[in-house]
Amino acid sequence: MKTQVAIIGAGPSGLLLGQLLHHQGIDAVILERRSADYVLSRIRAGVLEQGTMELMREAKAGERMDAEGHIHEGVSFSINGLQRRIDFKKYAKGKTVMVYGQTEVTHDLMSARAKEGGVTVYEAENVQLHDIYTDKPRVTFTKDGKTVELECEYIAGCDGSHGVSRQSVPKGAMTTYERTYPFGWLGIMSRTPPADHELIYANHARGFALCSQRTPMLSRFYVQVPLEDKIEDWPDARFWDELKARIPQHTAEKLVTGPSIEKSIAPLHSSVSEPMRYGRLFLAGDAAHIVPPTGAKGLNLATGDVSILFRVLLKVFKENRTDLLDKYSELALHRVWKAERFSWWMTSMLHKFSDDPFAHRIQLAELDYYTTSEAGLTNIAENYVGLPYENVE
Ligand code: RFL
Ligand code: PHB
Repeated sequence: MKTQVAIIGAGPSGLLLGQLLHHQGIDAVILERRSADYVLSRIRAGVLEQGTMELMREAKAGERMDAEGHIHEGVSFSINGLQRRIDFKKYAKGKTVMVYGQTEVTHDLMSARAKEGGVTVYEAENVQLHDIYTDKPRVTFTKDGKTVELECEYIAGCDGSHGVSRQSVPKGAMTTYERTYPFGWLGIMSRTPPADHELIYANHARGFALCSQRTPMLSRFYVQVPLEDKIEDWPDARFWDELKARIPQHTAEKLVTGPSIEKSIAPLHSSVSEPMRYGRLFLAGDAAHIVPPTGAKGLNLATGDVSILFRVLLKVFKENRTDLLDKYSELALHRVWKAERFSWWMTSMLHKFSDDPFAHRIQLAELDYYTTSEAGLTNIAENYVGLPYENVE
């Protein structure tokens, strides 16, 4: 098999890159370890920045998103029960975000690719990268018991945090900077109406909570839990009681509860691997960096990388601008580190790290300041809706 760009991973990064290249006549083959159904069963992010929406449209996969996604013009913080709204229209120069699940984004990209005849090999086992520091890189994999070799010009490592791409880089060629947090998020999905018309991020003495949503009859909620907790420790009734204790009283009183249709616990992490390139391998999305979900940045950061990588590859293939290959990592990392900072800050401000009442008072004072000063409101709003993409000259 032969292609111009071998893409490892059919998550949002890989699928989006595949579509964008395809529409410019650049051939790409996507290799995915799991089945399409498995990829679609993962419930993850729910908030799209404007840049992500625009890229979905550019990839000709934005029609259903525009019809069914919900534009949000603000978000609320609950500070020990006191609700403060951040108005994006006012503080982020009219920009907004869209509530549309990652599952739907992935679904739309998969259907667009299938309709246009793009090749995705699902259940590709034992994917291995070879000769990545030469101008003839290769990828091998096993499909239905047979070993297949894929020759290519470039490899896009879009295979998430546990993928094979980053692991194929020799030790010492990349540096990883990371933070772990001493808690996780217990999340549930329920067929109930949202708690409020916009998202609520809550700091409470009992711990963090988030009221999110997908559609008028599908909601997503999270509470901070100790890392040792198991799903079995959290029957639905206990989850709803804990959520209600952490959010504003007027919201808790009108909250409609119901059986959970999904329940999972995710640990929180920050990490960045630098540089995001080794030879002809380019990392994008979770393969290169992880953010805690508190700023809703994970998926959006992945699409930001894809935007830059796509524009670099386009100029390489169409104008022979191979000099730009050296710029990819630097351009991507500018934005990555700012989103890492925002996600870390949101996590630090909103979660309970200890029983120290002084530390909690300091958090409350900082949140009070940020949600009442023009500078603070602008800071949160600009970062939440997403910082601008770097230009590829
Ligand atoms: P993905 O979505 O992880 O996709 C990578 C794909 O690569 C495949 N793969 C391989 N394929 C071939 N060979 C191998 N050796 C492979 N190894 C892996 C995987 O099966 C997968 O299909 O990465 P991508 O495309 O970069 O997208 C990034 C986003 O998915 C991610 O940033 C967000 O979902 C992060 N995230 C969240 N972000 C938010 O903004 N809000 C959230 O609420 C939120 N919740 C989450 C999350 C990430 C989670 N993970 C990764 C555990 C909840 C969870 C549980
Ligand atoms: C979600 O809806 O799953 C979601 C929304 C905002 C976040 C994290 C998760 O910050």
